[in-house]
Amino acid sequence: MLKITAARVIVTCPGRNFVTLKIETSDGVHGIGDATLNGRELSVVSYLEDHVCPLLIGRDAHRIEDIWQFLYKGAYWRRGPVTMSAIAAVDTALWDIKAKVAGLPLYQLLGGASRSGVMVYGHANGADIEETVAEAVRYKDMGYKAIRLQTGVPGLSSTYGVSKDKLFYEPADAALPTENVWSTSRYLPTVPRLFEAARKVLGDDIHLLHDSHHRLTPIEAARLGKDLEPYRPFWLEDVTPAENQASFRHIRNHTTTPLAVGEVFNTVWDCKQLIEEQLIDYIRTTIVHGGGISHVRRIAHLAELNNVRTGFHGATDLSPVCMGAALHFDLWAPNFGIQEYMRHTPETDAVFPHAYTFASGDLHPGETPGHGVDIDEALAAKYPYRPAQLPVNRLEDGTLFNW
Ligand code: CS2
Ligand code: MG
Repeated sequence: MLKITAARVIVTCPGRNFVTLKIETSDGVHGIGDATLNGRELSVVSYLEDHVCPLLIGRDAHRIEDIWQFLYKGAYWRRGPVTMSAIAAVDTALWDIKAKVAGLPLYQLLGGASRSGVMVYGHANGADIEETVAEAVRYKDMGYKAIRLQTGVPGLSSTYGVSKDKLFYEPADAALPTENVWSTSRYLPTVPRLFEAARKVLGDDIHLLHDSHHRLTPIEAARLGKDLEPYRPFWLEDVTPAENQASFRHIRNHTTTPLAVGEVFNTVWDCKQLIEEQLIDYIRTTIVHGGGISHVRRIAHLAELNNVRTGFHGATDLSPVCMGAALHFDLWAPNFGIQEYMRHTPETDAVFPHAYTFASGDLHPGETPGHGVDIDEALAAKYPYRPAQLPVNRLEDGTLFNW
């Protein structure tokens, strides 16, 4: 038996807040898991410290599934982003420990490598189409095989995905939500023009993606999907809020543009209908918000049965610990599609030393036993928590809308 002797939550803010769970065992082996939930970090800290960590002490660290079931069913109040992020952190840390004890990189425990590397996409963004396309050329020159395009919208002072800093993007920009203004009618004609310009400059031999960030109705999404078909997007992401999974039927009936959704989901129940009816092409729910490796593996298996591939969320507000674990999963998953890769800042990378590396448009998790990511606690302590929340969106008439 490998007894859990300590379970501690580490909050650090090297430019943005991260929440990390560290589990230590009687053999001196430790594992870590990401528990970061952008804008609600302290809720997960409390869920872990007050309701989970005390339950872990003395348990056998090898019994990952039993502990997962205990935390999921034992909570009574199942599901939700806070609960599932907390469970994810425990699950990820325990898989890290098991792989370290086995002396194997985590992907070997999942079933070994299914590919040589993990294709990633970077984020080209700009105030206008010209600047966005120039950024995309820069990403292509860096070796990316896939690039997400997000541009400013004429007449809107701000929009999702366009940042001052071109390599790093952090939307949680104030202690209280800043208010953005949105106009779908200004947005809808802009994206096809962006893709037309991008294809002219970049050619056909590169994957181009776009994120509508929950802001369209199903029929508006269908419109955009049709308008983009001549430019063959790799995917159109989060075209409409997906609480009503059936609404994706309207989009599916009108366009062949591939659809990706799921970064805000936290269990298989959020996407079961979308997957079983093949209403989407990529599922984005990743390790930190989807209950960890043990539960996201269930989602990936259901997706595989229904021609849906993985396309994990990988924004800067998911820590390098999530990225490391996700890359081992990506290397193994038979129905892997693509991995989002918003680079972390050097300060963040210093707090979270990691084995994963970027080359020729792919990331590779490395061969270090475990998931290959650790936390420098002394350095982490130098960056205290800083209140930050995500923005909200209003329409031009003041209606509260989706951010
Ligand atoms: C975005 C994210 O990466 C993406 O696809 O949707 O930037 C998202 O806005 C943030 O992760 C929210 O914290
Ligand atoms: Mg997104």
